[in-house]
Amino acid sequence: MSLANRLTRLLGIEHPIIQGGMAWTATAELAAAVSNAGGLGIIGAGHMPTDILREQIRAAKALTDRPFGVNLMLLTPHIDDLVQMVLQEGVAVVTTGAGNPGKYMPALQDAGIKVIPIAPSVALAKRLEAAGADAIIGEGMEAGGHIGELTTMVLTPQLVDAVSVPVIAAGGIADGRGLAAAFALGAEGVQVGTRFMCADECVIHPDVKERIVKARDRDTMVTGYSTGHPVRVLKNKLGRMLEELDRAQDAKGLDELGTGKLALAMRQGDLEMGSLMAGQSAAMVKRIEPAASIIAEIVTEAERILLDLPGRVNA
Ligand code: TUI
Repeated sequence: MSLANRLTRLLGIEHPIIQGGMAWTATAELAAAVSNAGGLGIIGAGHMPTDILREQIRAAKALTDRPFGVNLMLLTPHIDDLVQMVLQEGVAVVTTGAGNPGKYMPALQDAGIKVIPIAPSVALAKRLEAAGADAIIGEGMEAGGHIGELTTMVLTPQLVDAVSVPVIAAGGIADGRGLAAAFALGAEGVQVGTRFMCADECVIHPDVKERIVKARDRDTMVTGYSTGHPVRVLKNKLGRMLEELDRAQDAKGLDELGTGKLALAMRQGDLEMGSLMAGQSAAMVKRIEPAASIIAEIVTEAERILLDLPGRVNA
């Protein structure tokens, strides 16, 4: 059996698995490892300075001949510069988060770059398809980091009904069961973030990887609702402090306390005062292993499930 489909053909990849574009986490090394294993690796730009992202793109090109992408976080103030630089350097794919990339879409696509925005709602997905998106990533609120309101289970089939470009399911997907379920919902691929945080090639602090491996089902929380930018993190002291400010609707305090905390977690390994952005699927991550093993396991498990499904209902 092969999981090749419209999405794998669109992107020139072997398996319909896209790696989440996680800031301070998804560097060239992880992206190249995922692409070399047949998925689509993504460099997470976040607030990265333009020159550093340029170096990251060049580093990924040195590590893989396969297609890879960049995730642009549209709330970053120097987003226009990042887009210009990506146009100069050239990458196969741009995924976007935290906004509407419509105004950048023509220039990116003229440069031969596939644009795959992340949409947390049906209305936005329709607008993005009309603006020319090549595919849509529907991200449910099980995901880590900045999230929308809907779960993957209800968002995915509604997106599939609403748009005709391929839909990629994201949020809560960490194994082959999730990939098989995404296909059942009509998606043509998945985006996996949290599980790749525990790839050997991921540069985050080893203590954060251990924290994810130890995570249990109710270990994440969502802070920042009052700012309009809710963020899912693993529970810790920072999360509890942000929760207090959220209750007090102190948007300024939330902004100030939140600044710099993602790097503090992911690079310094501060498990109490760092922002441990991770999805609910943290509880499903069992070990630290090469990105290639993660992809091989997801693919093999999904193929087996898809073959065995008739047996489950005719039993
Ligand atoms: O973007 C993400 N995940 C992220 S971004 C991030 S950095 C950040 N930190 C604090 C506050 C805000 C950002 C950490 N994690 N995932 C994709 C995603 N996109 N989730 C939700 C959205 C989204 C939300 C609104 C996409 C578009 C959107 O549109 C609003 C509009 O302009 O119509």
